[in-house]
Amino acid sequence: MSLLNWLKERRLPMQIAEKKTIAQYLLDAERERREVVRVTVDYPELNVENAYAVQEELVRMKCEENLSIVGLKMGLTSRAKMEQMGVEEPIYGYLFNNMLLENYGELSFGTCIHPKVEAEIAFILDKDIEGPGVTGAQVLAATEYVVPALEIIDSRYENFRFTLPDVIADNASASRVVFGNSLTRPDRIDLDLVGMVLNINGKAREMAAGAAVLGHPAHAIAALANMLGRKGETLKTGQIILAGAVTEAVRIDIGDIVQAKMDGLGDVGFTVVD
Ligand code: OOG
Ligand code: MG
Repeated sequence: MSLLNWLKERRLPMQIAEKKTIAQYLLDAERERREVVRVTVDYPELNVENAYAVQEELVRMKCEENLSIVGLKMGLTSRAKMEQMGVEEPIYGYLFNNMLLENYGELSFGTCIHPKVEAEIAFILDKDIEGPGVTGAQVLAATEYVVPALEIIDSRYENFRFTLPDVIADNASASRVVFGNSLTRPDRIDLDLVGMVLNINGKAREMAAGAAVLGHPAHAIAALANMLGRKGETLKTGQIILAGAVTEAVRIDIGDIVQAKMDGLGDVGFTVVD
């Protein structure tokens, strides 16, 4: 269904410029687990700036439903992801408490639209980070632990295809996230040199090193702090931040056993059930 048809069915006034309307369209798609026509088809005026305004509205609406923000995610920070999605710029989105899956727990396929999985490094902050001008070294100094993570992305758009403003409005395709159990102090590891394998059903599907993310995953967190800083927002103590996928995302299906292994960081996994 397109945004225009959705508006007609709900007999809402045709003010598609309204960010609330677009945010609700995307929240409905998520709740009803169906893919929808991307927003820019009916609303080509959507640009990066007003797409973040739609995202902010969507985040506000989730908070009104009593969900709480546990952290943020960077996306499209590796060449592999940029090429896979045809989008050339890093983006960010928000992670909520209801997105957390237990390590080696189950993902119910029926609660998703067309999920894909990504291996990522996550940072747990023990200091606030305020941009602009933040460097990777400053991020590491503000990080309590780094942990291996799997992100499940589930674009609300048809065929998982979108433009940059579309995916920003859609909270960067955020759906679920799984964190590994081992916590590593950032001064104990060279995150750029960490080798990792994403394996599905025991087969290595994707491989990369941490440096695939902007040369060093801490650079992704610095870029996020700097993007937020331009809006007067900060990363906060206790937040957990995903640095973005190191490899392409992989489609998952019922029965899949998914695991990422990261040198010196440990492992993380889940199983896809009905
Ligand atoms: C957008 C989200 C990308 C990542 O880690 O690069 C992302 C998408 O590909 O749907 O989460
Ligand atoms: Mg991701």
